[in-house]
Order: sequence, then structure tokens, then C-alpha cells
Amino acid sequence: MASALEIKRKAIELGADLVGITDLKRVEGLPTIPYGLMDPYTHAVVIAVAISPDIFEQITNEPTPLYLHHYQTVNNLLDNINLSLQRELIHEGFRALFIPASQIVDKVNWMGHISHKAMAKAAGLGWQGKSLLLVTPEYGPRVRLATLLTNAPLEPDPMVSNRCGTCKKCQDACPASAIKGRLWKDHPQSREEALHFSLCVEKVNEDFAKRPEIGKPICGVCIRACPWGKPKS
Ligand code: B12
Ligand code: SF4
Ligand code: SF4
Repeated sequence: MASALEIKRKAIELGADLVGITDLKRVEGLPTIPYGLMDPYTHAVVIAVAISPDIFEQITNEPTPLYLHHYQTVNNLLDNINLSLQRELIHEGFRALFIPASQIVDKVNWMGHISHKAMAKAAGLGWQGKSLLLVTPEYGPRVRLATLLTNAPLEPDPMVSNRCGTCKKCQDACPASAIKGRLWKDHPQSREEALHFSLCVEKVNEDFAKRPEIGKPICGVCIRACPWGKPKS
């Protein structure tokens, strides 16, 4: 089944809303934990599962328990889809390794094994907006993402250019005033270029994650503010 079309069909069948493929040459130099994580692979399949827009309609300036539950359920779905795709590729004789949807492996520098946003951008699912989130034309930033690394030679997808323009809705909405409102063509050189990073980290970890009904570093306000993917009415 190792054609791009078959992989995509399978991912959608299993519950993905979007699937893209990148050649890893597009992300050369992207930091990983451990160092060299991508070395045995040549391509990545990146999947997105949309969170219901209604969840975000309930968010004003803080996360809700309902968002917490959807976030966890969607993370599980992403990992399960990737587990199945990984299994198929291994059965076909390829190497494959899925990276968990939401695992923080360095809590000093706030890093996962690999940035799903960078991978999703490279795989043509969307662009990195002023909020630093991956914004898709179809669902805006209202998606969660996950990556599957493989050495199967899959056809990469075309990339999408940045469509933020003069919008600054995420910047205006952020309860921590963390978003600087900068624009870039491909990606910022650092998270600091896009965000007052420590302000966001403090807000989600020291405030939201410490609330008994939340308990996780989630927020959702910059997601809700984005006009891309917002319900029309
Ligand atoms: C650690 C983490 C956090 C930390 C740090 C956030 C951060 N911005 O790094 C905290 C706890 C603060 C956090 C907060 C949030 N998070 Co978070 N988080 C992660 C996690 C686990 C790892 C992120 C990571 O390693 N970043 C490393 C940095 C260096 O990468 P980056 O942020 O993508 O930015 C750089 C690269 O993309 C680079 N880049 C892009 N292309 C290329 C190419 C090359 C070659 C190079 C060198 C660089 C490069 O440019 C950027 C600057 O350097 C990911 C899951 C994952 N494994 O990806 C989820 C993830 C990023 N979080 C997510 C979300 C939704 C959030 C929140 C909205 C909270 C919430 N759930 O409501 C906020 C948003 C904060 C914000 N505005 O960025 C989603 C984003 C979905 C989307 N649509 O974009 C992810 C992808 C989880 C998921 N599975 O969907 N998060
Ligand atoms: S996650 Fe919350 S605190 Fe962080 S940038 Fe978005 S709106 Fe601001
Ligand atoms: S709210 Fe506006 S500026 Fe922010 S990511 Fe969405 S389109 Fe870009």
C-alpha cells in the first residue's frame, strides 16, 4: 500500500481530517529529541484531526473542561491512526515511527520529539500564523497534529503560503499579551520572534494547568480568535 494515495485513503478512513506528505529535505536542520531522530527516514506523513468549532465558541479567555476532554480524545485518535499507519508500513517492509501527538520531553526548553507544526507546514497542511500555530485553509488552527516518519518513498504535497496578512485577532485576544504580531514568509527564526514565549508558558502552566478542572497546559484563546476555520454564522 505504500503509495501516497493509499496512505492518505487509510488515514482518512481511520478518522483523519487532513493528511499531507513531506520529503524530509524540506525540514533539514529542524531540532529533534534525540538529536538525529529523522536520520533513518526520508519522508513524513502528517495527519490532522479537527476539534469541533463549537468547543471554541465556548472559550472566551480561558480553557474549558469540555475542551480538555476533546483535546485528550483527539490526541488518542491521532496516536491510534498513526499506530495503524505505522503497522501497515512496517508490514510492507518499510521503516516507520510515529511521534506522539502531545508529549513534552524537555520541560526546561518546552520541546517535543519533533515539531508537528513544522512538519505539517512542510507537508502542505497550512502555514504558521502569527500565533505560531499551524493554520489550515479548511479548519484554521482548530486542528491537532501528529507525525509519522518513514523511509517509504511517498510523493510530497505542495506547500501553502502564509495567509495571515494584516489580521491580528490572535494578538488582540491573547490573555497573556504574548503574541508579537510579526509576519514571516515561511517560519520565524525562533519562538521569541513570534511570541513573548515566557508569558505564554507562564499563563498555560502557572495559571490554567493549576486549575483543578483543567490540570493541563492548554488555553485555546488564540485558536478561537482566528478567522480561519471559524463557523460562518
Ligand atoms: C511543548 C509544547 C507546548 C509548550 C511550548 C509551545 C511552543 N510554542 O513551542 C506550551 C505548553 C507553552 C504549549 C502551548 C500551546 N500548545 Co502546544 N505543544 C507543545 C509540543 C508538545 C512540542 C512543541 C515543540 O517541540 N516546539 C519546538 C519549537 C522549536 O517548534 P515550533 O513551536 O513549531 O516553532 C518553530 C518551528 O516550527 C520552526 N520551523 C518551522 N519550519 C521549520 C523548518 C526548519 C528547517 C527549522 C530549523 C525550523 C522550522 O519555526 C518555529 C520557530 O523556530 C507540541 C506537539 C509537538 N510534538 O509538536 C504541542 C503543540 C504545538 N501545541 C499545540 C497547541 C494547540 C497549543 C496551545 C494552543 C495550547 C492548547 N492546547 O490550547 C498553546 C499555543 C502556544 C503558542 N502560541 O505557540 C498544538 C498546535 C496545533 C496547531 N494547530 O498548530 C501541538 C502541535 C499539539 C498537537 N498535537 O496538535 N505547547
Ligand atoms: S496559548 Fe493562550 S497564552 Fe499562549 S499565545 Fe495562545 S492565547 Fe496567548
Ligand atoms: S488570528 Fe489572524 S494573525 Fe492570528 S494566526 Fe489567525 S489569521 Fe494569522
